[in-house]
Amino acid sequence: MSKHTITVPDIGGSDAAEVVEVLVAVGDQVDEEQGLVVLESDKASMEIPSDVSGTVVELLVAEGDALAEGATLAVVETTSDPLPEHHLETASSTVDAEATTQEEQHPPEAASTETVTSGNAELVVPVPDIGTDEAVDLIELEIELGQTVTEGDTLVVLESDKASMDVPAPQAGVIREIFVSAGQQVKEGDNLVRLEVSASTVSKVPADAEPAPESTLPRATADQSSSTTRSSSDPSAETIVQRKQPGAGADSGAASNAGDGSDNYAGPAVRKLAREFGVPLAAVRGTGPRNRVLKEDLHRYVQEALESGPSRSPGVALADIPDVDFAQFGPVDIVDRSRLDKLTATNMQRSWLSVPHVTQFDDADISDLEDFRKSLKDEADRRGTKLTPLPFLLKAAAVALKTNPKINSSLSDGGETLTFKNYVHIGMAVDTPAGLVVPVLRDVDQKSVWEIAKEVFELAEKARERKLKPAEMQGAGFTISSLGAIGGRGFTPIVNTPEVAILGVGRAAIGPVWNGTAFAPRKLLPLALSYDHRVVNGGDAGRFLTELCGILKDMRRAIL
Ligand code: CAO
Repeated sequence: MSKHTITVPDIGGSDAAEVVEVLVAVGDQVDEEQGLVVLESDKASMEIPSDVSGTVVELLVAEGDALAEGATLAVVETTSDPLPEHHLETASSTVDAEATTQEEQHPPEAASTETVTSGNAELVVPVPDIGTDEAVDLIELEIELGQTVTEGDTLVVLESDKASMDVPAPQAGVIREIFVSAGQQVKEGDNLVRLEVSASTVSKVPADAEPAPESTLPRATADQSSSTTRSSSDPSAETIVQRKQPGAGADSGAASNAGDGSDNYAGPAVRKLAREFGVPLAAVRGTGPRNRVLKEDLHRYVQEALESGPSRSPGVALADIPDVDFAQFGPVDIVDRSRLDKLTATNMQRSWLSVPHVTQFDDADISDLEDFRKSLKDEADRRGTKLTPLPFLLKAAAVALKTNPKINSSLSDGGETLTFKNYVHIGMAVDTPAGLVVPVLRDVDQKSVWEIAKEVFELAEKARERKLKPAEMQGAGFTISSLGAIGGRGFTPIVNTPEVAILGVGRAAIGPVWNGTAFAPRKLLPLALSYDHRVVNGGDAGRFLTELCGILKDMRRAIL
């Protein structure tokens, strides 16, 4: 027998790498080339294998440790003895002969308490030692009532601020009771599930077993029962056993499952990132060792998803829309999309996917406004401009934005703060042959309707001739998209992030309005306000839209 020290090899130019996953526990038998830990640096994620076959007798790292090249990871003793001496001592000192024999045959797996009932045993699986007394988040429930699990199947995934860890089924069986749900916090010892197993397979009684209430034996972690050499103050070691079943190498995926039903292999940090992106790991092609999904793979996936338009979206496990050869059905023309078109597609998809949209509708009675507008036609001609409903809308919106500043705000600091803008710049969607562009009218609240009309005309012209400067398309706090001239009763526009609201304008039409005694024909302008519900509540939107309609009904309100 001899002892081999396993150290961190060359880690590819990084000063240090973090231990993101410990794949073995003290007492585990490992084969040569079997992974011991997974390291992740800013450049790569790598599994560090054992140089020799043998028993892990010392484990010198824990998840979260930062290691440099040459740091000692573990000591492996080459031996033909399947279990180290300390393991046998623990088992034999605490359990009866039969259980001890079972324990020897099956290295420790997971914490459990058990009771035997006629032929079958019930086993309550608690939260194992997770290396902290603090509660941790139960982020995923991997099983359901009545489900048959095999030994090593993940029951739940726990996540602390340092690591995520799978809690595996200690034995095969049927889930008879679930004591927890995703989203709650749990602590070491909290019961997770009650598992019915065949009595013949019952193999373990914890080292510190106490009498159990009803059918439940006291909680203890398998690693406690198996290893007297591991101090209970060594949280890393305790966590390790729960993270990885002995013998369940990377190939098994038992400890590496994404927790999203995928079989893709990834470390906790990558899994966490995937959840933050809303990306199903199953959809990501891993380029790491053994097809492990690396951070870079995730970044590439998200980047491609954003660039490839609506057929693939991060956050939704949709299969790609098949590329159909339409020529098989008849003649086709295939044209390249403009850069602007593709950019718009990317922005729309990002906004659609990341903003919880709500759209609120109302009709503004613009009968009087239309009379007024038409009465100004000659003057408009004299001024060399055109007075459509849009300049009035812009003016009315500017006034309503001043009194409803939230609609003119943006989320900042990753959602921690709101930025209120003390200016009123409004974007105006313009349909051009090259695609959709949104020039911005600045300080709309400070301009007359004539000035706004002139600017609308000029900016729309520039947009169509592709002469807009970048500065003329920046700084909007709100956008108006008017399809009134084109037609349609209404539509639900997509918020132009980081703005939080957008007004969609439909085609005005005469409609009946009850005036208290009779229906009167009024010209009604359909308005749809889409808003980011993370910022704008229904009340905010309702007040804004009501005020806007009020101003449009009587533009004199704009000067109050
Ligand atoms: N209801 C009924 N008629 C309307 C109207 C409405 N809501 N809005 C405009 N009109 C009328 C105008 O009064 C004008 O008629 P008259 O010449 O008889 O007065 C006519 O429609 C044409 O208006 P216009 O298009 O010249 O001017 P506009 O101010 O309404 O719009 C602009 C300017 C630049 C916004 C518009 O040309 C445009 O590009 N709209 C498309 C915006 C868009 O694509 N939005 C979707 C974005 S998401 O894909």
